[in-house]
Amino acid sequence: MVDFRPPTTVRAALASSQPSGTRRGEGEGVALEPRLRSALERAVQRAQGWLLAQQHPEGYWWGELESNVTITAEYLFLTHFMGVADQGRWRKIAHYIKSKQLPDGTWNKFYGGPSDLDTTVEAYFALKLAGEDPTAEPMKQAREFILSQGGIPNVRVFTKCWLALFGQCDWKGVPMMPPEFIFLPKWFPLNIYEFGSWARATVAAMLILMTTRPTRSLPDYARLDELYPSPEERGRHNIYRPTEEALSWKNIFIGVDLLLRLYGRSPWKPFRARALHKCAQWLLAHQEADGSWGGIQPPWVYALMGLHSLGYGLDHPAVKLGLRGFEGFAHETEEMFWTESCLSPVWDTALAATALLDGGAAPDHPALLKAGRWLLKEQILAGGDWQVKCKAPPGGWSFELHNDQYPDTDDAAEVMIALRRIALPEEEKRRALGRGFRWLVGMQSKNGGWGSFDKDNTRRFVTQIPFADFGETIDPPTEDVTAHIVEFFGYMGYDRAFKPVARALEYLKRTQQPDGAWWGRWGVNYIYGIGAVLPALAANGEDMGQPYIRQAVQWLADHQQPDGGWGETCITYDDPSQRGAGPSTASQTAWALLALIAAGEGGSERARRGVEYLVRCQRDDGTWDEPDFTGTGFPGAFLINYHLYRHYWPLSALGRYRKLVQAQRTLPML
Ligand code: R19
Repeated sequence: MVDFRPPTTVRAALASSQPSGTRRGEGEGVALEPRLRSALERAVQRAQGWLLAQQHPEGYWWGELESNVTITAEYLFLTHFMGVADQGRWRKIAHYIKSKQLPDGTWNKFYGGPSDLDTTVEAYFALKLAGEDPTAEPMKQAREFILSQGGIPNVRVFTKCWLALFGQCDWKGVPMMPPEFIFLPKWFPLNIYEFGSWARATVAAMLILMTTRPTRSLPDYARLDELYPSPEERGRHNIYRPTEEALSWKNIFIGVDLLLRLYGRSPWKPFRARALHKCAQWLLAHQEADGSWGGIQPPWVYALMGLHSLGYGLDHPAVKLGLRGFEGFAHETEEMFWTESCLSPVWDTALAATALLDGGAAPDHPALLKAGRWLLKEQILAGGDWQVKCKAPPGGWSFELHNDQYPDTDDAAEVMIALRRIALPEEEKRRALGRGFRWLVGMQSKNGGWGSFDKDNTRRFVTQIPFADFGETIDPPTEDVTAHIVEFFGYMGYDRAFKPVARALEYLKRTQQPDGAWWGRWGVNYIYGIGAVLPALAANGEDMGQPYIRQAVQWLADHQQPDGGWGETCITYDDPSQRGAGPSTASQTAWALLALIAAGEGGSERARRGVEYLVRCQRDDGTWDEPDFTGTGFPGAFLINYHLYRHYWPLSALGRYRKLVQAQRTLPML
């Protein structure tokens, strides 16, 4: 049992007007020369105005979640597979994909990133299928790059599956997973619930596809023979790269895979039909109201094709809803069409509301009341997959509009951090926050941290399954998510005297890097980690003078760019030696400032230079430019440019800084 403090404490915490993240800096004040002071004032006002104008009438904020062209290329493949292609739309998709092609003919996974084999193969294939002339120079360049990387034999499993679906790669080249896997019970060391939430529906759908192995015919002009180094390579499958030591999880799985292949060839498979039926039932039970699975693209497209391959026709309600759902994820202009991988309205609304409050909006500002009511309505009081490992009553929030089976702890924390400060009816707010608080307490993992969608989803060997060569397959606790929750608990008045917070603080201390930084799981990268952890520690009344905290402050000092900002690229996930290096961006500069302010360094020269950077780079219309990707879906594999990050993070940082300046103004002259 977890000991909760009486609700009166919660009520007291709600009533306190404590602004977030400024406990230590507050009252100390920052002196600023009048010119910068008025520039700061103007910057905050303009940023507030811009953000207020972006709110949707229903009360939410929602910026694009930009990723890479595979998401849209795969939508094109899906429509071909399902037999619902729309040529006009395909032309627009081709246009969009070409607009993202780099001068050297390749495609990458994030702005400024290196050419990427999987992305280039999928983009090239989509363009060919859409009728692009393969003799065109950019196509030739793409081809040359692909071959220089070893061609199709070297692409990731997901890309191989797409190619196999259209007969351009042998299904034998895709690792084996028998549908009977779905029978493995929850107590068994390996079963579907040991996968991260995003991988579950993906796996359920893949179990079907790997068994039915459907192929759709392709017009001759779209074939990809030229992407194999030589014709013989079509039969070669280098999916198995055994490790040196004989008894590694990887080698065990490779052995299991071979046995499964033998079983696959045997005519005696008594449970096959029942297994496929169970996979389909699992999928049908997990479809969301908007037609998606988990609110994300990968399981969604595979689930639709898997169901279709079992005979679920275009008129089946789940298939119909699933296909129609993509319209809500699509962008269309006169020339282009593209789809998002995932929608971020709840996350964006929470962070935008916090930014407006930091920027000085009154807690009863009509825009905030509207946002607050919308957020209250989004709380998820139904059950979901997380209940397999956690017995707490529901009360979380999910990232998307419709993803009721997968609320996540990060969204729950950020939503409640915002809600706490909005002047909503106290009783309603207390009930919502009480539920959310209890849910978060229940979701804490054994090691003291929090994962995003599940408790204790930490089985490392699940990552070694041959099928899983892309992204992450588990959802273990991470520093950034844990920090956001600890920050929320701190504002609610629960500091280290509360056992779960004490354990979480220990977890954060343990996960600090030797150089003083924290790794960023869902944001790029160490700057995001520090930007999450220091405000959390401050909110819990930690002594910000402790050596480990000073070490993080020093890290920020050491990595400030000459222009006063901070920047760090997605490359750091593959090459940590590049941590803290990269062109300054608005969002990362803001994270560094939030950390410095929380550490009581708001009055420092470096904080002032960071603020000057943000003020200087603000556009005339009040927002910022940020082509760089500073969001993370999967470290190193799937990167994100959240289009509102460039705005609400700088607004929060400038707003909190301005409060320090205002505090100084009210100090008595000595
Ligand atoms: C913090 C809030 N976060 C807790 C939620 C952020 C959601 C980011 C969007 C994620 O979108 C996805 C999800 C999954 C995939 C995959 C994928 C990879 C491996 C397997 Br197995 C299954 C799916 C690929 O792209 C994705 C994008 C900010």
